Amino acid sequence: MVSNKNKFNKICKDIKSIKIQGARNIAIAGFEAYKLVPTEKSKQKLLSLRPTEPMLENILKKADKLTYLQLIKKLKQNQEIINKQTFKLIKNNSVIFTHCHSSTVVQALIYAKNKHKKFEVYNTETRPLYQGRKTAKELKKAGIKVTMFVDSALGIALSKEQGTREPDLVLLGADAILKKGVINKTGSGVIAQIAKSNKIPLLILADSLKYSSKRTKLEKRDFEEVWKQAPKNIKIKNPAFEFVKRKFITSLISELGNLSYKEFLRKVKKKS
Ligand code: RUB
Repeated sequence: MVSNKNKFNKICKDIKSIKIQGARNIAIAGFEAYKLVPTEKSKQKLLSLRPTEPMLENILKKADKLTYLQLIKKLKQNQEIINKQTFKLIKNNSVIFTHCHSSTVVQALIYAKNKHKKFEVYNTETRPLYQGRKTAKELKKAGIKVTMFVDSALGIALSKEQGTREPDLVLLGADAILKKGVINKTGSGVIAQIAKSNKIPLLILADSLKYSSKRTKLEKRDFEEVWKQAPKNIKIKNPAFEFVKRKFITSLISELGNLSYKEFLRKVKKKS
């Protein structure tokens, strides 16, 4: 029989290797792991795996007063509100752009599709670990038309060029919601700048449990993810996340509603 310790270690390994990825999935899996070995040491270990994850930290703070089923129920309710708010913004025959893999964004898009909205999605492959493929597969499975672009074609995917349509909406997830902006997968910063200059609304879809009033580290990952056995003396940078300034964000959709950044901060502070 597999011991709780072994199950805990397996979850840690899957979070570290990105087999389990995205803030929400990491928070759920981290909570599950903590319940298997509920010690302070476990919390510290879990929080060290992906240092840019306040949702995990916020959930672990509540872990001793919450069951797994209660957590899932609450996150599901929050997601339903996000789905309904997002649905209102998706126009028929529109193009929606997304990046990396955000379960929040994917679920909102699948909800809209199931409610018969007609739209297509442009997404990016998200090197080096290709989380964009996960997004493309899940959307395709739900019957949504997807066109995937290489990351360096961002400028093309976000404008009317070389046979593409200019997206009507950019929907991104978030790992952390901070006072001055959000943190999300590398690439999100440049996407936000292009969206702004092309006047495409940029919406962040995220549970308010991602809010943090603390300084949040930006995770840097192993260079081998970018280039295995790279020649010696070539320096490789592999930043996992990027900061998106709030001035680029049209609004933030959470279980608190579809709110301006300022209004979100006001409500989230009142709540906590
Ligand atoms: C995933 C990523 C996602 C957010 C939000 O990065 O940047 O957009 O985590 O995801 P990584 P969700 O693959 O490095 O974890 O909406 O699922 O919480």
